Amino acid sequence: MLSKKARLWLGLIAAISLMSLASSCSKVEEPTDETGKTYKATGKEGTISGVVAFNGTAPEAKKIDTSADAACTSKSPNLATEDLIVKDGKLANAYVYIKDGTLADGTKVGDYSTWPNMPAAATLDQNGCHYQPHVLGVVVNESITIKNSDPTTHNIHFTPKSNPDWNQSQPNGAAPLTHKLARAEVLVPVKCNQHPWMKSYVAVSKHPFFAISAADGSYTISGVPPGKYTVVAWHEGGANGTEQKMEVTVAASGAGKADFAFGAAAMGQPSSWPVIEAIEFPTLHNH
Ligand SMILES: [Cu+2]
Repeated sequence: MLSKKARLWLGLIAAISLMSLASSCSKVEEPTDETGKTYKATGKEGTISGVVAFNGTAPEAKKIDTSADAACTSKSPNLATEDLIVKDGKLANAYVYIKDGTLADGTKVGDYSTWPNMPAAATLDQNGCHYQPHVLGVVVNESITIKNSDPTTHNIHFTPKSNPDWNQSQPNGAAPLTHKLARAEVLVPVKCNQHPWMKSYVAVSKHPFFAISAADGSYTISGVPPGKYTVVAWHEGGANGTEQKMEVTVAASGAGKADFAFGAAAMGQPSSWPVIEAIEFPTLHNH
């Protein structure tokens, strides 16, 4: 039988343990960029569109040696590098986004965390021992479904700066995985720990004003409130990617234009061309 004093002590210890458990739980809670105002559409939203060019001669894509995994070789015998995809002088896979700006009513883009038409779900597929798409844009806490469509094991590994590291093995035939990133980050490199050539980039934004340049270099960002914006085009070339920026004004129901040019030849253009600057990891993320 426990004495009255012992029972008192046990009760006290239990209470302290519960309190410390509660405080450690609140400590591990992930910060999120989901706190902010809600933008209400006025019907006067416009677009920002343009073309991303590549000046100069682009190096040829290189064939990837997949001999370490016969399943990859048989499914993708002609797998080639995707870090620079240029066709007819146009650059694919540039991530173009509104970095910041001021709406016509004086509020800032960064004041908001909820916009009309926030994308709800995205898919990243491992198919043919490469990622599809190669560059993916999502919003904060958007659900990313990660599929393995290959007859082999992949190990998907997000390597962010502002979000937690995430590393999951996904064997042949395994159910899709789901991942969300709670903090805005441009851009998160994703790699496969099984196949060293596999690489993709996932951009996490607080708002839906981003697009990825298509094979013809074109992109369109829609639903943009009237205002004045800094629009950035990011491409993975360079040590940590290369970005260019441009100021764009969108009138009420207007169509803002922003054409970008990457490539060695762009460096020597007249000063009216946008300044090319290296991306600054890890400080470059939108809070
Ligand atoms: Cu893999």
